[in-house]
Amino acid sequence: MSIVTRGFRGRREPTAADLPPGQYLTRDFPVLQAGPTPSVRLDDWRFTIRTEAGAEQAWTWPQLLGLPSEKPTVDIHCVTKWSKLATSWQGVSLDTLLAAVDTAADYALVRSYGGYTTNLPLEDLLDGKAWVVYRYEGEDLPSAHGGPARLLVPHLYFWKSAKWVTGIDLRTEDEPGFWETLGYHNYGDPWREQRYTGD
Ligand SMILES: Nc1nc2c(c(=O)[nH]1)N[C@H]1C(S)=C(S)[C@@H](COP(=O)(O)O)O[C@H]1N2
Ligand SMILES: [Mo]
Repeated sequence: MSIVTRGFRGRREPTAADLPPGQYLTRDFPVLQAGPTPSVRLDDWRFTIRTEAGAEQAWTWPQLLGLPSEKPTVDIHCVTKWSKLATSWQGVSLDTLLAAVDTAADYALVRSYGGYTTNLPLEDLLDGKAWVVYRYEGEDLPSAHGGPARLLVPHLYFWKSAKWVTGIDLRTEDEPGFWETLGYHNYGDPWREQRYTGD
């Protein structure tokens, strides 16, 4: 499956008109992270969804690769104001991972190797809006960009796309993650320029 997002029509070159307010276009891929790059052996890698009732479903690396994958092409928007248009990825839709999970939760807290967290409403992970991706532009995802696997939630600012993702806690109540606790907006819609608390 291929997704063409808002603002990128067909094969023409993207322009600044495709950008959310306050963003500029970059062709590089900046690396942004709060701490060091954690190293995870693929033998030890797990992705675990824990429900509000405490039930856990976990996937090993071979199990993740064995799931049906998608190839989204999406625009990404960092709160530090760079945007990249039409980036291509490969990974597993959260719809696939959540299909067998029994939950009535409204919120998700995403967890990464290294301790990073970020929160979002569960519905923002559903209906083709989010993936656990392990390839970027046809190559294995580099560890600097979150490999072996990262979350990709391109309709929100890129801090929601947790690198080195290891799981999601489904929660009845919202709990702010790392940047959300430090004054960044709880939701982070780039088209509404929700950068900081109160925007
Ligand atoms: N685990 C983890 N994920 C993270 C971060 C982080 O510090 N740790 N930073 C976030 C921020 S602020 C951004 S802009 C993007 C940057 O992704 P990139 O380094 O691949 O450009 O990762 C997000 N995911
Ligand atoms: Mo960011």
